[in-house]
Amino acid sequence: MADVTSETLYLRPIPCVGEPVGALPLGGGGVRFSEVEIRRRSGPAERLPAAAIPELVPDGAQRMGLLTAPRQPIAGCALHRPNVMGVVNVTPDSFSDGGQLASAEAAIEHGFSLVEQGADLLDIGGESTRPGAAPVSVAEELGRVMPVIEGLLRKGCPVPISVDTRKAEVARDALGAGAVIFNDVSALTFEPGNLAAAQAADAICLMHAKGTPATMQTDPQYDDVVLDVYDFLADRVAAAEADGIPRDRLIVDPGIGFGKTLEHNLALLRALSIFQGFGCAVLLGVSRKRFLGTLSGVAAASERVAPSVAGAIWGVGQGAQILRVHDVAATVQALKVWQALARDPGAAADGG
Ligand code: HH2
Repeated sequence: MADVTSETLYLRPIPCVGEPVGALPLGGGGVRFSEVEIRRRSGPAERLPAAAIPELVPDGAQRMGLLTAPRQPIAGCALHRPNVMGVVNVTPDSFSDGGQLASAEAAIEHGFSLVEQGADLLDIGGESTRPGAAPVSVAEELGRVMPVIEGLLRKGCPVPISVDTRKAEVARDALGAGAVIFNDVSALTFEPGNLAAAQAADAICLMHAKGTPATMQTDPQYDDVVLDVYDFLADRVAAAEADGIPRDRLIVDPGIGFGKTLEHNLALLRALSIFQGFGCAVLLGVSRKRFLGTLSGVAAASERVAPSVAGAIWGVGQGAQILRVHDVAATVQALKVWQALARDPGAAADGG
């Protein structure tokens, strides 16, 4: 093997089908790998047997530990199996469902219907982050999400609630009212208070985005999109840890569609397993996104159910532990089939 000590190496576990002897569990879940692709910024990638990593790669044993360790439950959700996070957008302008949930009552009802369809978590958002979206004031965003979170909890919502916001004040109030996950598409960078607000969350999702919603799709550029996103998330995980938030409360997300071209999105999805390298749960949000429309030819975002399910199932095959989706019923149905075929231990443990 080429010199492995002089530059940063990135380890991409190669998910495999079947049950090869000695295959290791990716993130402690049902997807296994027995080979690892070693990527570097200069020079070609190469493959090594997973068993050789501890000996041949600096910190190899520790890094294999992070890649394979079972993830701690997040807000009570077991992570050895995929979890479905149902999206509740309380916005007039979200790209696929804006304006559908105009009242808090309609949003609460929608949340309960997603739970009935099998959602393991609900993600409540009051500001669209679609490309070109206009920012929303704190007061406006609070006015949208708080009645929904409070109403869901008052009516006995049986699944954990996540708040999808970039704003410290919105996160603080939502967490104070009983939300338990802070889903921050700015990875705690949007406001200085985000790190402090995150302390109150059971879990925090750190998502990569390039630029702001207003500008992010204007010719995004990367040296190497997978490695650039990896380095960004590594910095954000380190910042959270330095502030006293342990890794088992962190979720990482490559931010599909946030400052990415079609090719960038495809590269990230093909290499998704690399993000298990932090030892955190990985969240994937492809649901109804524009690149799926481009690939499938389905123009209307709300009709991109089949492309979204295909993207979600690809994600679980790469080890993703949480799928953020609009179409919960279709995703849950597809996951049942995937779990049976993959002999996912999560399926057996859950009676599947
Ligand atoms: N995508 C959207 C919003 N929040 N959060 C995470 N962690 N990951 C994602 O991929 C993600 C996210 C965009 O989808 P949506 O909420 O449906 O649209 P809009 O931002 O227009 O409300």
